[in-house]
Amino acid sequence: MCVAFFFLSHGQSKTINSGWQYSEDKTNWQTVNIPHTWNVKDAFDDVAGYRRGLGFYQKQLFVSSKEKDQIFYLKFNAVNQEATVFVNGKKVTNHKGGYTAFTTEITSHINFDSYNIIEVEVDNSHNENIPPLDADFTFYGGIYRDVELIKVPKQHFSLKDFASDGFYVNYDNVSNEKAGVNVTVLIDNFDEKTNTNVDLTIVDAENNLITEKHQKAKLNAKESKTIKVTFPEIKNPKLWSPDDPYLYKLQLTLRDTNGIILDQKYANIGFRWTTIDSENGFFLNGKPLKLIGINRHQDYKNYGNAVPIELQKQDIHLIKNMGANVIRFAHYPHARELYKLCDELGILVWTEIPIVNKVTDSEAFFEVSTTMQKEHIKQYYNYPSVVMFGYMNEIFLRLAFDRKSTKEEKEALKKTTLKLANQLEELTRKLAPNHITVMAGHLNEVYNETGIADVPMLLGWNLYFGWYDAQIEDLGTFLDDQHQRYPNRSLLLSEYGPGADVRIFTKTPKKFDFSTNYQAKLHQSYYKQITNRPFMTGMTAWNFADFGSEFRGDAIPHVNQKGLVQYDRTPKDIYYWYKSVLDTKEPFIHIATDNLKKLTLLEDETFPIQIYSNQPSISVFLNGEKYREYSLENGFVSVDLPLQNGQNRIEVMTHEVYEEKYVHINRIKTFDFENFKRFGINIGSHLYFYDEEQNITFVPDQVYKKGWFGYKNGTAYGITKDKNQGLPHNIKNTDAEPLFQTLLEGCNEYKMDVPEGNYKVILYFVEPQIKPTENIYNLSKNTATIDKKQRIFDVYINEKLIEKQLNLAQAYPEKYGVTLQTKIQTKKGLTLKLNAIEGLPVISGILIEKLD
Ligand code: GCB
Repeated sequence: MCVAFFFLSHGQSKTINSGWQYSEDKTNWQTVNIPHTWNVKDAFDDVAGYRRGLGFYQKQLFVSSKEKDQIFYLKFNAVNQEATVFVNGKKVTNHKGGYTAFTTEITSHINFDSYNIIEVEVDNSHNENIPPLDADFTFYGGIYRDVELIKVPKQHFSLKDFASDGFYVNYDNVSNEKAGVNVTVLIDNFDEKTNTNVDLTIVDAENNLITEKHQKAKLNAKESKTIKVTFPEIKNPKLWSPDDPYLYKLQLTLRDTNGIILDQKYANIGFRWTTIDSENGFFLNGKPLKLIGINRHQDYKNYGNAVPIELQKQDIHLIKNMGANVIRFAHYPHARELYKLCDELGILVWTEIPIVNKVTDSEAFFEVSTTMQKEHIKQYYNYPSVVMFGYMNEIFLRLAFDRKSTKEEKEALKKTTLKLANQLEELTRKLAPNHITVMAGHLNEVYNETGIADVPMLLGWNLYFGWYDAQIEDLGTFLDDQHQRYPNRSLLLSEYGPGADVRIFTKTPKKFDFSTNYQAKLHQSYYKQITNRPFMTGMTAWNFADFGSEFRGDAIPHVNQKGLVQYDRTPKDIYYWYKSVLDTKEPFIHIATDNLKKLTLLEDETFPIQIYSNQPSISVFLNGEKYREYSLENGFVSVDLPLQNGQNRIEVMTHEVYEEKYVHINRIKTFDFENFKRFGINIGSHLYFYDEEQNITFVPDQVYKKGWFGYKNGTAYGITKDKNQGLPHNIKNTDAEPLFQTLLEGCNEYKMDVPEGNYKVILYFVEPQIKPTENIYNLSKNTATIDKKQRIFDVYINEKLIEKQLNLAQAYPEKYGVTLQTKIQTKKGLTLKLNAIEGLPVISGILIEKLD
């Protein structure tokens, strides 16, 4: 009986996630479960900002006096961003930082055989002393990772060392021939002087015992003891790698002198060693390995950061399935379960703490940062997948855009930042001597100038050539130049990628157009540029998935759309292109037509369709007939198929693999309305836009052609030749943002040569210049405020007045998507007239429907 009790009670942890009470004001309470955040809705609504302030949590916990001789801890796996914990009204701890775990010992505060009240006061307000101060992601507030109640006997593996597992696995001299392992074990004694035994065993993946060590540990009264256990070298170890993530397992058991188990812990053991070389890149186990993978943020559509762990694990499977061999968990430590999965699946990890964009010159900021890095390293140290520990991202971003500070202030801030970097670097090297230290910078000479670029062992560059900066091809030139100037520096392309919305596609992709085609173009070129350069250790795309960034107003407001998969993790086509170049295990084909919805094409018009495959050549069949064979280069081929009106069946095959897709085409000659009733034009734009609500794809605009449609005058506003000139964003009252975002300015006449009949016409307008949101990531300098009389115009179709003196800025003080709808009878053609009274008229789109 007694033994059974001990077996049940040793080192027990249970999650206490359910049945918490939550309140914003301590008056109105609601029942919630953990993971929880209070920003799920307001970080995505039309009102600027989201609630950053206090949130109160409470839970009752019954503890039986049968457990009186146990030691009790609470463990919070992450609370964003500051937490103060009370037990039965007494403050037990305060923790700063929203992405690392903390524990607190609560034994003396417990009332046995009654209910105990746990209260947590959470604060996600801006705090000058807690990083991140500022970043391109939403700082959702709440208790968003598991809360655990841990009970342990009086002697146990320490829970007090920065919430680590109380032991650290170190590897010495791992090679093909041998592997040394030693383990630092921390044991806490809450009792009188006593003796304990520590048993450590290493088993292989099949559970065969490989080696074991038994060590006696004499513990003084109330002592915290550190012991170091060194195993004899393991001969011919099976090595761990992405291709073969072979894991041994370490088990640690703490027993009393009667052999009764007091505590037990496990860890994965993966034997591997890494080196980096500024000429030849990254090496794993002595072999060159180009690191190719992604960055990941932890939030998820409709969950904020409070994402069930099983959903999060699916991400890691998706990433592995794509063929990635590395993940940068950006810009903060993610859930530990995911690192364990990286061990198991074979994915190398870069993990970092969220010191992003700028630092505060204060002792408190330095202290919180240092503690955070200690927690980070100690909590994530034992995962063999973790090879890189980082601590700063684009730390001079704010400085680079700072137009207020004096030169002296800026110089002082550079010094402070460098000082913190050096401190964190030193700490990281000391705590994690076998890991690679990293940081990521943005395109700015300041990283070289200050010398911060040479502080970490590996420098990541976040480079957005062809998006925020210059052109796609400029990437290689920049990297070659850096390599030449700093030949001893190891480099990784730590971020890159354009925004892409699956509703937008085009034959002529352009910088900043958010089309999936531009996304393909940029990634395909970057991959070539990096794989052609042996000195580059690798590349991690920004980002695995679309993610929440409250201040953004791109094609989907409040979402950064640079994901290879959407916010709900539906893959964009580019995900499959990566799979085609990275995953060689099994033959694979993907026809990139997933988002080609309701495509309208003119008589002889074609649309280039990309086919992705890891096979050298493929055969393409169209509507049951063989069309052609193609060779693939860089994992893809672009084909112009003679698609017919209606449903088209595209089949692609090799001897080993087959895929078919259906594409629906509206093939039209003119406005004969023979096989269509409705026609939409994305005015002022080179983009097709699929509008879900209207279930129609708006076609790109053109200059007027007789017998067809187009503008007689005006200029495109928004995306121009190669620059984002300040797209109107955060447009309210619509989900069809991209339709409104591109528009024609100064157009007085627009013609559609429709035949005689009755039509319904919808016109789309937005005033583009209301309150442009300042977005440092857009690098847009356009911050003009609007003159409310900017533009006033009358809207006519043929002779019919649709709206007199349309003044968008006046009528809609915020940026609204405005539609005007009318019915009109015509003998011949529709001519839209926008007669200017003041300023230049604008128009974003038109949808016509033939009524009879
Ligand atoms: C960056 C930042 C990242 C942003 C990204 C972007 O360089 O490191 O946090 O989200 O650019 O999309 O602008």
